[in-house]
Amino acid sequence: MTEYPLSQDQIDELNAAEAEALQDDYDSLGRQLARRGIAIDEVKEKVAAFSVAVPSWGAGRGGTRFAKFPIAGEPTNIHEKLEDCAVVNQLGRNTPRVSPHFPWDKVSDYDALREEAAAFGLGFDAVNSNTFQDQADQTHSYRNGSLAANDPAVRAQAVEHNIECIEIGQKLGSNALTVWVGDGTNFPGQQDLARSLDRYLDAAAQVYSALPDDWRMLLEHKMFEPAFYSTVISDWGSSILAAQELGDKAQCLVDLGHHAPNVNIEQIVARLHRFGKLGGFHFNDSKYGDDDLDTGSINPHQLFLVFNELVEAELHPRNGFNPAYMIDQSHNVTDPIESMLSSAEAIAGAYAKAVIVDREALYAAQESNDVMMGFQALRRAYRTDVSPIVAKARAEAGGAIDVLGAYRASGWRDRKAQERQPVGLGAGIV
Ligand code: RM4
Ligand code: MN
Ligand code: MN
Repeated sequence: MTEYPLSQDQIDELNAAEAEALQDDYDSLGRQLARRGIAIDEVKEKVAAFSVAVPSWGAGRGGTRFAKFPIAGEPTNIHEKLEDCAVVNQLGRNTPRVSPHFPWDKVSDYDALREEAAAFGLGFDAVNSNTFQDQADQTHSYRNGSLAANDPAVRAQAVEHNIECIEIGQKLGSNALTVWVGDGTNFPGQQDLARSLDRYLDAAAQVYSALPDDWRMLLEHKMFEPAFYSTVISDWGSSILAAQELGDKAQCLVDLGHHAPNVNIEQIVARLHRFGKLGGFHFNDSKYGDDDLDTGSINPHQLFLVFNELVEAELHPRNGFNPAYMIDQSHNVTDPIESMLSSAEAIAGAYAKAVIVDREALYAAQESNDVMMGFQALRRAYRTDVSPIVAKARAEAGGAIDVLGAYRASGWRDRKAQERQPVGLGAGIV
């Protein structure tokens, strides 16, 4: 029996007051979609089957390198983070997995942690290694890089940490390791651009060889930050080349915020899938050089176009298609639970819009070079307000029709403010 943190009776009561209006909207949308030859219940079933993982670190308030402004009642350890992630899943019912980050989420008993999560109805998604920071008890510093560092002892330490993450992940029931390294340079001439990649590939191969048979290694690229001149795995090109060199179990992870401005991310998605290398996704949004704003808050159309490619891949899988979807955001000015609820809803909505694209019309327009009608096939789906589908799928699974309203009514954060230790000040993501 799942032990949800919030009162289910309260959620059900709030839903009862909103159910009639939702049904009305759902029926109206159903008639509209039926005229397009789409059965709304089938779309709802797909949305109900769709899920996205949440990052353990997203449960806390993030910050910038300038400052962090904590809120009362925010979680300070993995146990409290799991509790908050369980709140998100109870209300939204589409985030049943948590992606942990080590050493941030280190505990002494991982079997117990797995049970703790399972009691909340949560499982663990990809494990994330961290060789972009130094820890207090660490022998060698990552100041000059980690997997690509020129000091072999540093590389060995980074390899060992990644292997430890795999071992922890096995205990937690995970089957993927996400590797993002900040390795790179701040000055031209600081490092040899080719040799640093050689070192990365060599170290990454050692991690790769420790992967269990049914595991994947997800390589996450990022154009810049913390390195501001060159980053070793800076773009999807470097990422796919590395993944191809490592082997079949290595795939690329696309974080929406990690690209050069104006890059066509949906095309990257299509390319990676074409070569069987689209392994995972970190959803967020970005305006300038930032990489962690709430999903769909800045460029919802891009999110839709990305999902259009993902649905296309789902319908026509090439070399398999099994992407690990995750939210990766830094909640600097909002209650993290609210941001995760709102983002998961935006993601499910973008997926639903992609599902209702009239693909026959789209392909026909493409075949006949009818530019305007090809565009309209996408536009029509994008313009459709699919929120009744998402809300209904959620409510039928036991979630809240109005996730934010129900969360606020629960008084969760105020209650936690009484119970939890205050977070220290400081800057950075956690
Ligand atoms: C990075 C990247 C990674 C995440 C860290 C915290 O920018 O997005 O996925 O592990 O931030
Ligand atoms: Mn990321
Ligand atoms: Mn990032």
